[in-house]
Amino acid sequence: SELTIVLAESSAGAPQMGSELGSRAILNSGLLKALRDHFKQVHICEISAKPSLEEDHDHAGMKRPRTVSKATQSIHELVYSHTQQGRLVLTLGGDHSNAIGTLTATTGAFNSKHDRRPAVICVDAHVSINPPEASPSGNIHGMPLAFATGLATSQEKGIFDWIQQNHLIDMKKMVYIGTRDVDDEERKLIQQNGIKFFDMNDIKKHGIDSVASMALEYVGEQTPIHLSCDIDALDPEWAPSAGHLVPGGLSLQEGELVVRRVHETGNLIAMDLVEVNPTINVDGVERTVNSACALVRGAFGLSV
Ligand code: DIR
Ligand code: MN
Ligand code: MN
Repeated sequence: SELTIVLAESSAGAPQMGSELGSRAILNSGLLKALRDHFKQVHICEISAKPSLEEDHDHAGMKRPRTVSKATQSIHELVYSHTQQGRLVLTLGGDHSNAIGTLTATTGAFNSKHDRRPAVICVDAHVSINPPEASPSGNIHGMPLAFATGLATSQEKGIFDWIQQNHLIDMKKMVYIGTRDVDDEERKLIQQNGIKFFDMNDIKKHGIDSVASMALEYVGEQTPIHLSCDIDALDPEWAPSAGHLVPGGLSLQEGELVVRRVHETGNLIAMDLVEVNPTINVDGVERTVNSACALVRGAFGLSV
């Protein structure tokens, strides 16, 4: 099969810069060669956030909304067309706002071609589903699932006005793994909409293997899967070079088990690996990049 790698080199959704350097850091650490050996063909595309000429002032609780909207729209168009051509898509961030582009694209493409929406498995310390008006930070990397589900919308010209009804992911086929830092409004939305999650307490209680089984059983056997991995799901011990460290996370081994189980379904259609920031905890960059690579390799079934 064929793989498309999208280098989503934008950190405009995060409070600090640096994650735009994550894509290349991950790809150039031996991963590209491994992927080239594994797939029949590998396509590489690059999207970076061009600083907009006009001033990108805050809008409705969002910071840098026009820059992020434009970058994610480009990612959307790219991922949409590659998904429609039947290619697997790996997106290397960049911050998690880039997933607004990827999630709407795989959903839109499967909706139009096969008339069914993919499941989304989100591995993250957070739920990244803040509606702009409730966001405590205004950073769009905390909002990707809000826009991708339609829980947040914007009619403003140039600010996510490109997202259409048929791009929206199915909240009944969405599941979180590894969560441990959820904002009040996010908690309400998860409850109101019956969104499935397995937080760190669930993982401690049941063990990662049975959590993976429950998550996969929940999404169903014949369902295409979009895996969205925020590296901060891992414990800071395994991924110290990330913007928003939360203690008490997944060990690398637990993370690898989850992605490997997803691989074994044979249903993976796309993976995002976001929030690696090589400018944070510089001593830990190599460790973080290695962890990121291990998750990608596991998800695509590459040997260890
Ligand atoms: C926080 C952080 N809840 C926010 N979100 C992150 O800014 O909305 N998601 N880091 O992964
Ligand atoms: Mn996170
Ligand atoms: Mn996130």
